[in-house]
Amino acid sequence: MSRRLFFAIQPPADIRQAMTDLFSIRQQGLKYLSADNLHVTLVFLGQVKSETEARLIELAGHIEISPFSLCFTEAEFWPKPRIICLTATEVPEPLQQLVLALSSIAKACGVTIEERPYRPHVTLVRKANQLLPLESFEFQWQAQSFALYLSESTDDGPRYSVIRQWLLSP
Ligand code: 3AM
Repeated sequence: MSRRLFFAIQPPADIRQAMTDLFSIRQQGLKYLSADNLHVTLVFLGQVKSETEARLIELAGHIEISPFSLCFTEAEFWPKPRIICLTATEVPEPLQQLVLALSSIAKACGVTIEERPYRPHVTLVRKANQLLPLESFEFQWQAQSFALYLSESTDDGPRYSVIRQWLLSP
């Protein structure tokens, strides 16, 4: 058996709600993610066999990285994936270390991952053709944990849920 997985950070519930509330009017044809689904992807893993999943969980539990602050102040349209996302202007050093550590774990488990430069973002809209007008915002929080997420397809589109969460340790 295999499941579609990725490592990500879950923003606090009130911030996820406030992010979805940025869009007061919903345009037809666009896919707006629900607050439950919002996340900051760290490393996308793809289809992972259950033995490999267990090994990933074991190794991720040994990561020792301090909590860090995340701040999302910009909205961008990314044409290739056709998404509207919130982006962070700075990548804190512990976040970069966390992505590196998770990428190493993935490789050690034989999982092929993307080597593109890491850009922290929160996808809000899929099937977009352009950036939508948004009021100014600043979403800042202290990331205290990271998680292994399951991606499942449903009739309403992909649903993302946390399988396992680990605290970042100072
Ligand atoms: O962080 P977001 O929501 O933009 O686009 C997918 C989503 O990213 C991305 O992984 C997250 C959870 O599905 N994703 C899906 N397939 C991917 C792939 N082959 C991918 N990222 C990289 N390579």
